[in-house]
Amino acid sequence: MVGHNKKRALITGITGQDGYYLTKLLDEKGYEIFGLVRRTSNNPFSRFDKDIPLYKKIKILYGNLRDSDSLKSTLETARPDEIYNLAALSDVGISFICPSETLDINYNGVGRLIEEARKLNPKVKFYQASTSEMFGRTNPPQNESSPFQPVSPYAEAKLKAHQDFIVGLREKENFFACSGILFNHESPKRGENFVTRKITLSLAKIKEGLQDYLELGNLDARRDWGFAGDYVEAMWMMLQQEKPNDYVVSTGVNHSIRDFVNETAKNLGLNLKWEGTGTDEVAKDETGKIIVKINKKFYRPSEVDDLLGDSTKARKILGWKPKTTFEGLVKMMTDSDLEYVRSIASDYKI
Ligand code: GDR
Repeated sequence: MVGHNKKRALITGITGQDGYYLTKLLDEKGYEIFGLVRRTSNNPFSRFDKDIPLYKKIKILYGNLRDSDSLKSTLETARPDEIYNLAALSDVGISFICPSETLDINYNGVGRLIEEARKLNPKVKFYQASTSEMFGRTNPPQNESSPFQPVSPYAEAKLKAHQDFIVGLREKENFFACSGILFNHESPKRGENFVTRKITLSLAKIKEGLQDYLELGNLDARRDWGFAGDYVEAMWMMLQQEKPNDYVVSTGVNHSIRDFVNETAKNLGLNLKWEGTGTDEVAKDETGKIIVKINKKFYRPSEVDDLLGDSTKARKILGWKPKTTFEGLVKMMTDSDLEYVRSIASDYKI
């Protein structure tokens, strides 16, 4: 009798923000966890630094979504029941600079992974990290029936993968594949290039005297920001359903980039006043010092203006709901960055 067979999960993109939270969740649920990791010269696992026991539980397999042979051997070792495809070129701004690489990873890479996975086990359950960016210019609120109007190479590649490999193979070949159409999700482990973390880290540094000012692009874009730790639960829930399907995952509340700056500043006790318009807009502190200004280099060639998710379907069918508010999220990120900045402040002052 094989009484204690643990479920096996393969997570691609395990070193990223969502990889960390999903690993934590699946570990709590008793999974055996395999992580596909791209070889890099520096430590890719820095997000696990404060959680070494969790890191030690991951069975690391080196490979790359751009290389089918590596995927084949990864899958042969992992023999997963569930695959969570979180690996991607995930920076929308960078995708304009590297469109071919973006397409190869975010579209062809998904195809390679699925092809190898199904050869080995046609019954494997597959989660694809799809994105609210696929809605692009579509007016809010957006749900599963809203039209897709992508405006970046990132979103175009993600949409093609969603249509061809997730919806397509599910409908034509009965493949158990789910798309999580996740709206922006953030945390203290968010990469520093994404706008939320850039804001909390920079304002914490400004507060502690380690940085002069923060430069941003478009302040008017609106995003529906949730907590990544809440969102990985929805990923797991999707694969536990009897039938595969696609789900929007969002909070249903959105804010502008300017609102995010203001909320962070409030947490840090920085009293900001905005002046000017367009590229001349600035935020000053009480002494009149400029804290935030615009740098055109952070504008995108084409912008997604207004994302606001309607996650009724996930709430009804999965029984999922977000636990963290916008205010709670900003506070969590600001507190964490302030603590981090204070811990490095002494090095800077030498
Ligand atoms: P996004 O996240 O593109 O929504 O994609 P990001 O945080 O990069 O941008 C959000 C909005 O902020 C505006 N913005 C800036 N963005 C960055 N990065 N840096 C700036 O200085 C800046 N100033 C203004 C942007 O123009 C944009 O409107 C994220 C990624 O995680 C995707 O992988 C994921 O699919 C979606 O969220 C859901």
